[in-house]
Amino acid sequence: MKIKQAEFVGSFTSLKQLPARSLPEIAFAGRSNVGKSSLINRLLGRKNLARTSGTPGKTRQLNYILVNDAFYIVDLPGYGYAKVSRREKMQWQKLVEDYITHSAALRCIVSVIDSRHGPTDSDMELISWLAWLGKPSLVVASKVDKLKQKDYHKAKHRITAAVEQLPVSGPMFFSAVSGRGKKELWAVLADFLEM
Ligand SMILES: Nc1nc2c(ncn2[C@@H]2O[C@H](COP(=O)(O)OP(=O)(O)OP(=O)(O)O)[C@@H](O)[C@H]2O)c(=O)[nH]1
Ligand SMILES: [Mg+2]
Repeated sequence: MKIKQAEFVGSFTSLKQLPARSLPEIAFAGRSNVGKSSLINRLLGRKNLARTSGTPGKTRQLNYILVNDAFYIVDLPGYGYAKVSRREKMQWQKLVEDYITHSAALRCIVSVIDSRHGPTDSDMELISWLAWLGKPSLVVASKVDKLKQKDYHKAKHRITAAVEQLPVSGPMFFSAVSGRGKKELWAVLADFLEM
């Protein structure tokens, strides 16, 4: 995919606020700090279009990015971050659930997991839930640059074994630091977008 244009559209905390213009969407979900926003920036070749941070819980709204004036990338708040209040956690969770269950234009939800320790129980919960809902989804294991070659092969086996039992696409492997897997990931996302 050639990225001619990528612009931040806005951050939304309720479905009522979402952009009026309907375009195909690809959303990125997963545990907090797993690297969703970094992955999006690397995919788009932009530094901080999706805001990132070493502190978990950076993304707190539905963040819309318009790409090539043709589709949206949606950066979702992460789950499982312990240091926010229970009330706030429930608000994020409800927002993400409402979005995933109601968005008509959603072509694919990318479940991002950490290649070093995923899929965790909470990752499997999300991935299974998406499969149960019948939503098209794709598992991407990120941060592969943090693995030595030998550990990478082990991780690949472990993640593939867990994911292949479910009716989801992937797993694919990615690094936001090196850009590894970017071309392959775009090819699959373009298929979901039918572009
Ligand atoms: N080495 C390495 N570090 C990464 C990679 N992707 C993300 N990180 C780091 O992991 C931390 C979290 O990245 P984010 O992209 O903010 O994670 P997130 O999933 O968007 O987090 P929330 O917004 O809290 O849900 C940051 O310190 C990133 O620099 C990667 O592929 N390799
Ligand atoms: Mg984020």
